[in-house]
Amino acid sequence: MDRLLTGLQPSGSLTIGNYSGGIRQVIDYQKTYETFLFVPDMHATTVPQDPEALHKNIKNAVGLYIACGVDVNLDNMHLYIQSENLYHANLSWILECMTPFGELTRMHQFKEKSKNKEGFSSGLVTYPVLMASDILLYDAKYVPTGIDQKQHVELARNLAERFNERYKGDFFQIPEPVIPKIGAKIRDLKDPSKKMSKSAENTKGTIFLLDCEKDIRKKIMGATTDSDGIIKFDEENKPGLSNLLTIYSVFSGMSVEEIVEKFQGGGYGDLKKALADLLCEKIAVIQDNYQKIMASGVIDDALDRGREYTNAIAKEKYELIRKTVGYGRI
Ligand code: AQP
Repeated sequence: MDRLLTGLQPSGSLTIGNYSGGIRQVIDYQKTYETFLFVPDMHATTVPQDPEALHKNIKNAVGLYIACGVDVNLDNMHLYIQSENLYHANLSWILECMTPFGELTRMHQFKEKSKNKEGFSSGLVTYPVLMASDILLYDAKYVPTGIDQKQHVELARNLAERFNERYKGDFFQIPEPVIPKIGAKIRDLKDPSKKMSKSAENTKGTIFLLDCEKDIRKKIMGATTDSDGIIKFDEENKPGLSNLLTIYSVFSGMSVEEIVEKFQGGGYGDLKKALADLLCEKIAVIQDNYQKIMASGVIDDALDRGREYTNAIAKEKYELIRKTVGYGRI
């Protein structure tokens, strides 16, 4: 079975964007590939985090993965926490030493996240290498992701190729990003020029999977659109409306064309109302599952199993790489 790997950083509470680009794809592929689904808690600390909130977000994230439909009873599903495996950071160091600094400062995400921020951490520059290490340790072939992380998966590819070439061997599998055809970039509802983010300062543009029904309705009804009143998918000229159609498609399974047809001739208000109804219905199911999961022992059981399994794989790979670069004794 080929391996698929992804993670969602617990830098806040998960959003419908994280669902669309990350969790949804895991659910679609979980029966096809050996799946490594982890919580990259070390990535979250590239910006300051309150320790208690971080612990909480880690557990909530795993609860939400399962509540959305990740099946922890599958033998090929491995759920784990990044910081419970010391090999991620160790391999990252080796890969950092093979990564020109300029390659990292040119990354879109770095430019976006460091904009107007003085004194950002070195981790904000180097975390894509840690992400490469997360992927390469397990020889993952497929990495489901939204569009924002595509460049980071490409870095992982480059590093794998660079290492294999320099040390003359097939040490690492070359990973491929898997980007959904629709919903690879859910936009902020208030400012559709930006992507929806869990750590956005203005939460009016973000729908969290744990939002209450009232907030979901308010956020959708208040979403920025345009004034021409025509229901049409046109991301360049109608980014707000196109975003609503995209979200509708992600949560209904209908194609954008079918949705445009369905709402043709109606006002934006009708579309918004129907989308709010749809989201409330789908998110209520997730939240209901979530309450049950959080009250059970499922999360810790799954994480304990995942830690044991993934540590063994990571150790073997790291030991090979460590010796290959010449660390330690012969
Ligand atoms: N708006 C989005 N649309 C589609 N996919 C998205 N992803 C994130 N935002 C969107 C995808 O979700 C997965 C997990 O991402 P992450 O949490 O590890 O990091 P991120 O991309 O930085 O997500 P956020 O929500 O924007 O977090 P913060 O605010 O902390 O930076 C990835 O597959 C990502 O592509």
